[in-house]
Amino acid sequence: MGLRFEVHAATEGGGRRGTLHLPHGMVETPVFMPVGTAASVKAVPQGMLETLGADGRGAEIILANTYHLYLRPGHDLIARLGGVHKFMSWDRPMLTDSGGFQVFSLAALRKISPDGVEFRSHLDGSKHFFSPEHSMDVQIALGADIAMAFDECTEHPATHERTQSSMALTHAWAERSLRHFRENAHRVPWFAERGGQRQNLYGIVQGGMYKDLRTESTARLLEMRDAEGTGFDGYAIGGLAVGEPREVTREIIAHTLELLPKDKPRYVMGVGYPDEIVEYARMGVDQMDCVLPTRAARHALLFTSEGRLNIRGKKFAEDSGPVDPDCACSTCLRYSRAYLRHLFHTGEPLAATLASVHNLQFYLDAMRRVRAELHGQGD
Ligand code: PRF
Ligand code: ZN
Repeated sequence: MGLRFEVHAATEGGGRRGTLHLPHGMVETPVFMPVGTAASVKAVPQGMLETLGADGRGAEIILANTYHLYLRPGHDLIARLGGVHKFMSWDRPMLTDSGGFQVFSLAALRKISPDGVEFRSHLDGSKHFFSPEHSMDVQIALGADIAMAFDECTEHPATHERTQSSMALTHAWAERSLRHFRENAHRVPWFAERGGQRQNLYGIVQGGMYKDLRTESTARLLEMRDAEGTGFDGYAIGGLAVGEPREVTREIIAHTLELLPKDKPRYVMGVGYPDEIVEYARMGVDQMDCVLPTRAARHALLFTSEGRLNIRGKKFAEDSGPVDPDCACSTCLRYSRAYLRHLFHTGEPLAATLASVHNLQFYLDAMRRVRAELHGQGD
């Protein structure tokens, strides 16, 4: 059996509140998933992730990347240690991205063929090959609760013709991903331990900024089946937040959500600013992830109820107040803006931790407020 997704309440605007039941626990949706690229949410220990948020419930699901863990320390090593959950001591749900997007954005000298992608590691220049089958094998070895189909994220801008052929490749790879994944799902490190539950696989809709292609991509993914006649467990909208105007992102999401089944989870990959994730959640997106809260934090950029602030600024030198007076994160409860500014100026590693904790709490609190707003509406 794959995941169970309960939709509790749906609004006229399309927003819905739900519960996602996964092998490592439950996730209340809509949810923001902090990014833990190399099995680490940069600068934030697992214990702190577990208690984030004004309600103290913490991050309910985090993401890791197939590409990075395949290169270092290697998926076979992680499988021998019982899978990525045991490896990083994280007992809550996880999702792995398939590696396609990271190969396209990080690796050098990529050679794309219908079979897969040959590339050189961004770490040491060594040569590697990823096919849909290989991405599935790596994701099964890692053993996240949710794996992603191997896709090509079309660059932006791209012509209709180029986007269409890129999308056709994604579709061929999605079909191969689904077959291979379900044939080998029993190899997941925790299969015996969590008897009866299997890993889940999401398909990824591509089609760039063209609505006709998004329509076609959604239809193709919806009809794909494994050997037993089972489709994908959920659907992602990929290929967005690649440099297009925000209005276009919103329109493509709205267009695609209309076509996706209401009873399956819907995930928009790699978005966005706090106001964007709130907007998309209200439109009916169930899952989102983004490096922004943690990456911005490491660059001293903090999201607050009073807007964005760069904590390095001179005006904070003697500011004894918290980063955000409306925030109850462990950083805001204890430390001042002046102290954070000092940590950034002196290059103290603690700066990254305190800033990341605050930004992640800001994101998680924003989503919790959307869930509260959706609660009961339209029931
Ligand atoms: N595909 C995959 N991962 C992704 C994306 C995608 O299109 C995006 C889009 N910005 C982020 N992460 N596999
Ligand atoms: Zn805070």
